[in-house]
Amino acid sequence: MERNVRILGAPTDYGANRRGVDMGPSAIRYAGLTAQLESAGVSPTDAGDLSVPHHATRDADAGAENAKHIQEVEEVCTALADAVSTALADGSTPLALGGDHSIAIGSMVGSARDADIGVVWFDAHGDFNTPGTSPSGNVHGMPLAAALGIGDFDGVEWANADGLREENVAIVGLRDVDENETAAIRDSDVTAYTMSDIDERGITEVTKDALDVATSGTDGIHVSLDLDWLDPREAPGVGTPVRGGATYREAHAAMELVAESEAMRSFELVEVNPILDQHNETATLATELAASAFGKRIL
Ligand code: 6HN
Ligand code: MN
Ligand code: MN
Ligand code: MN
Repeated sequence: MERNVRILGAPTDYGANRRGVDMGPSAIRYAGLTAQLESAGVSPTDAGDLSVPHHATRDADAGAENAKHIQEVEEVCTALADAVSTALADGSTPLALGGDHSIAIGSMVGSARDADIGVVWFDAHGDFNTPGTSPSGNVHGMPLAAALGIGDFDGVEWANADGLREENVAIVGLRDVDENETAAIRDSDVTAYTMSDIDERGITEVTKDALDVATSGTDGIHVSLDLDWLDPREAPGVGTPVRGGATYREAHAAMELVAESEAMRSFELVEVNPILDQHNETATLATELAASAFGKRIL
């Protein structure tokens, strides 16, 4: 049976300090997302973009200094959570397009609404800050903590992914973690693999272990792909680039293993910033990696 994929655009930058990431969904579509998905043998439907509070009415200082624009983030994530859970109920696999990484709160809440899920989080960053620990106040550095119910996010109920436990979260590719974030990750039951782990053991072994963590005892997994996981030479169009990231081949190999696991129930591509990109290459890469994650094979 052909797999239906529902594309959900979340054109928001409220969780980041860089304008431009709100144009990610357009750039990813323009780069040929639907054709790439078709080449992977799935059947994509583009549900368009969620409505996001308008920038003209945006107050630069809105929200608490320690969780900027938290109201707007909540609004977008609540809408995305509903769209994700509706797609799943309709038998489709939701593919959310960011937008900054704060949208992952919505993806995880929606994906975990009627199921126990695991998460594999491909990122240079831990995204494990809370309003109490964040050095920036940007919510895109906090979505994992939020979904796990760690920290106070203007109340926690909207942000808490019910069917997600720390034991089933694996972060892959860490290389830029804030001091308090390191302590929080260590104190938690999430499993984190740094770039050094990938150097030492190779991307295949590390990704297989991450998939084991996320699939163990769960109904399926959410895969979150922050394009800054890749090295900035491959993916320059991101707001918070960090040297020393995954290569083109490592990223494809990881996505191919995701496809092989047959466990992915929801997926997202985040942090593509076309203003900072070169000839839309980061968006193009995102579409190619999506194809691999949905099972594209050469032979
Ligand atoms: N991302 N750790 C930094 C912060 O502001 O909390 C950077 C977060 C980056 C978040 O790339 O999704
Ligand atoms: Mn991130
Ligand atoms: Mn990141
Ligand atoms: Mn709850």
